[in-house]
Amino acid sequence: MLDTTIINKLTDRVLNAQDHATTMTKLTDEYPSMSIEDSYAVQDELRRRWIARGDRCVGLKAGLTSKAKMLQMGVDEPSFGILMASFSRPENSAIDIKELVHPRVEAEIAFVTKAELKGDLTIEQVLVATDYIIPAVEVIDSRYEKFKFDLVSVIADNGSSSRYVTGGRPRDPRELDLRTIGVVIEKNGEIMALGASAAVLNHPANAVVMLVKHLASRGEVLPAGSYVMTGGITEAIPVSAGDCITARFQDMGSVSFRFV
Ligand code: 0L1
Ligand code: MG
Repeated sequence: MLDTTIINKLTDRVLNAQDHATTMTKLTDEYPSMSIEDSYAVQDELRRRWIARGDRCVGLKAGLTSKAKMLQMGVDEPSFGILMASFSRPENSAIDIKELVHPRVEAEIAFVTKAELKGDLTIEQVLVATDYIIPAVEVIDSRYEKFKFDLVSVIADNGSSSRYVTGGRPRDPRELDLRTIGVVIEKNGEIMALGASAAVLNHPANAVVMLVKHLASRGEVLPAGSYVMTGGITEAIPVSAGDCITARFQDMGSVSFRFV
């Protein structure tokens, strides 16, 4: 495992790239022995620094949870990341593209929990502990050039997390078949991608199961009241200034916003 001085130095680098919308070379280019454990240590330090700035952690994201995303990014396992309150943008808002490097959008189902979750779980246990599910769009923005990275490097960049927009209608997860929710992403009125929610690990609650297992491996739990994004249902769509995005979720409403 890398020592604390190096973890701090890498955190400085990631934070600087995120704050100034600049790119960096893969962290593994300089530290080829860097492990996934080291990357989550960088995330821990990022969270510590965001909280020290007055930000609030609202939950966690699972990423790379669909075959389409794994293929698109050339990796074969999910990643997890931190969601802070400052990353959130309201529905119908304008997101400033100058604050981002090369953003892409992806439609996701978010879970809001009402009980603590820990250890090895079943989908049913996740659903019982879920207050509601709600449509969300994540704006991912890798700080690596051309969105090219390895799993270790992308986890240290907090899974490319940059912004997220929540909207549509909150639903009781047990009133819907969470494997067959159809999703369509439109950019400027044109359909760019479509899919069904089973694309996420056969059932989006499986992303929560895997997230909680990951937390358990680090001696952590998922607190009640957490907001969890379960990962893109389709590949991610690149966006530019002037683009209007609408993601339509079957039986759950839609989420719209634009880039300026
Ligand atoms: O939320 C995601 O699926 C993104 C995970 C990180 C990989 C990427 O930047 O696409
Ligand atoms: Mg995502």
